[in-house]
Amino acid sequence: MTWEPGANLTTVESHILEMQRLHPSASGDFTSLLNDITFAAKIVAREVSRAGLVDILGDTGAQNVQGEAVKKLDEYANRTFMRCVGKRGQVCALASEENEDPVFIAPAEGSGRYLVLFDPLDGSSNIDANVSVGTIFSISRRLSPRDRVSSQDLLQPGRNLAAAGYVIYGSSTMFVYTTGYGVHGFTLDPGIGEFLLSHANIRIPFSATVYSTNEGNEPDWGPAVREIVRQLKHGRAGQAETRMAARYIGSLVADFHRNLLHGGVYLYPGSRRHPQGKLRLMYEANPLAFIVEQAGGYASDGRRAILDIPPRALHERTPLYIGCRDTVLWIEQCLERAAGEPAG
Ligand code: AHM
Ligand code: MG
Repeated sequence: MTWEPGANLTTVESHILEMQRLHPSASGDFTSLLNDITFAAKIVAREVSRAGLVDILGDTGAQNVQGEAVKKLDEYANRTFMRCVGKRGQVCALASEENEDPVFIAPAEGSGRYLVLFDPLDGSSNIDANVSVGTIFSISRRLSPRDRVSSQDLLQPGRNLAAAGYVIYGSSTMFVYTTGYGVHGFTLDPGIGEFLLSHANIRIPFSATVYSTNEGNEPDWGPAVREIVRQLKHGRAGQAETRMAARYIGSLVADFHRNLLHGGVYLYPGSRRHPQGKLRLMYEANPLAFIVEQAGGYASDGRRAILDIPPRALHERTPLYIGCRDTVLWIEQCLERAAGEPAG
């Protein structure tokens, strides 16, 4: 990034403080919690950018709760977020894709009004090939009295989120977040170690020009999903002007980020192999759904808004259709129509 001294520079910290001013009664806990997250993101960004230099690539040999190989950088990112977030007593629970159980913080350690859920390093199967990876997080408010926090506080629908965001470790590192007042993106200037506002008030285009899905799964899809992807490719209802290009990185944050900026739709449907899809509701789908709605888009499991799904388990999966509003609504209609048709 090039900038001149005197330019109107906004760091993520000052932006978060500005947002706090919208809530005159705010205690500052929420603000400092977001600052903890950006601090952890800088540490992980540094490590990701050095991944080829230090001997950190490759599997640890362990498996996470999903039964997948855990990369060393996954572990590093998980430890970093676990250690940095909520250290000033702002959180009552932390939950991660990499840990089977949430960590509950004792009430004696602070007011703990917030819960943070995160996927510390999403898309990590791509790390060894130097493909962009990301961190996804959400923040919700504790509902129970302070000494009675339970998994019910964690399992709130996405509609209740207080904030959500992601970090993309790509050709540059970006931090994108929303507290329900628009979506804002910051690019890390590695020279000064600050995230600087580069994308204020991001709005996703209304209709998609790009679709992103793993078409290698096509043999396992049902006929309705096959037909949807066929129409995305050939044009909706045969209209050539609605034909879309395919772009699939296989790293959710990177695919989502591109589609958010340029207009696209990401699909990870249920299939024979993954009846509920592959992605996790609580720390992948919900935060990105909150962000996309704030940017004017929409996210669905094919029947209803992702944000309206009542969660049942921390690590549950959901089909995910996310991106431009018009396109995701059209997918929902196609699936609804197909569900109403007699099988055969
Ligand atoms: P992860 O959380 O274990 O990294 O898995 C999630 C990733 C997403 O980043 C990506 O969109 C998807 O899995 C890719 O799945 P597939 O390889 O089946 O296309
Ligand atoms: Mg993930």
